[in-house]
Amino acid sequence: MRVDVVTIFPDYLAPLDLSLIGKARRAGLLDVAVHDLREFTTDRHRTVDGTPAGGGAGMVMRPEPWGDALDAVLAGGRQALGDPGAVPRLLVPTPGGAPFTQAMAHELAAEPWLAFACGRYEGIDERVLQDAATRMPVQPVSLGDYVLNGGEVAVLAVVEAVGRLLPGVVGNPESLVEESHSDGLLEYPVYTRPATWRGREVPAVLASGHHAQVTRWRRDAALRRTAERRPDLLERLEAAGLDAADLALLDDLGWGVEHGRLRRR
Ligand code: JAH
Repeated sequence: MRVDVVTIFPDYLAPLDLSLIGKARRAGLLDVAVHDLREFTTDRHRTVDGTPAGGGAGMVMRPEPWGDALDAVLAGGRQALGDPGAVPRLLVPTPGGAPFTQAMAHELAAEPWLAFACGRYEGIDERVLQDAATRMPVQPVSLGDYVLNGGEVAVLAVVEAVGRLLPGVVGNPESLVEESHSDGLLEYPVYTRPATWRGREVPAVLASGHHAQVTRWRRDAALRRTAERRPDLLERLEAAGLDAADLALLDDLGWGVEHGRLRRR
């Protein structure tokens, strides 16, 4: 997979050289190109921002360097991929984007080419995204309802979420399926040695050797945790996928089934 990132802080993307993602790059599974937006300015001061049209606080990113940077991304990526017709998916991290999800990470992992536009200040002149959308699919994405100083940290998160799904990147593909959000529930709590630590025991059932009981305990723990921390996930679950033991526990927790969905009583 090819990944292009345009930013005014290329050093911010240094973590992409590290850990699993760095290893994927060295293995040739991932080709990351980081571009400094200021290299596409033409004035003496390398200006990337301007005052907002219509007035108001803060600054807005000017369209000219962005237009030239995205043109260069298109040309460079096509060269690198050896495909003159190739087009990237352009992801734009912004608090106003659609929520980034694990399902989206799986879709993106199937793409040959992703590009990221990192905004700063109050954002990028809207015409940049309109113009880009005539040449490539443009997807504004949010990683949660909070405001950062720019899109760089969000890019690190998306590249890590997508990169670990690429074939050959994570050693054990089984560890990809049994995790939070793959079945619509939060993950169950996990333990390791020692059996007693600071007076706290590993739950006895986990050492019992009764595989069916372990599976049931984990399922109950995942349901309890999801009800407590993420009731919104329970509301989205299909009741048809729940067994009698699930429904009994959820009843204890104050959840019943209505029109095939879970609802808090
Ligand atoms: C802030 C450009 N959802 C996390 C997130 C992503 C991007 C930004 N903020 C929060 C952001 C300022 C300028 C992007």
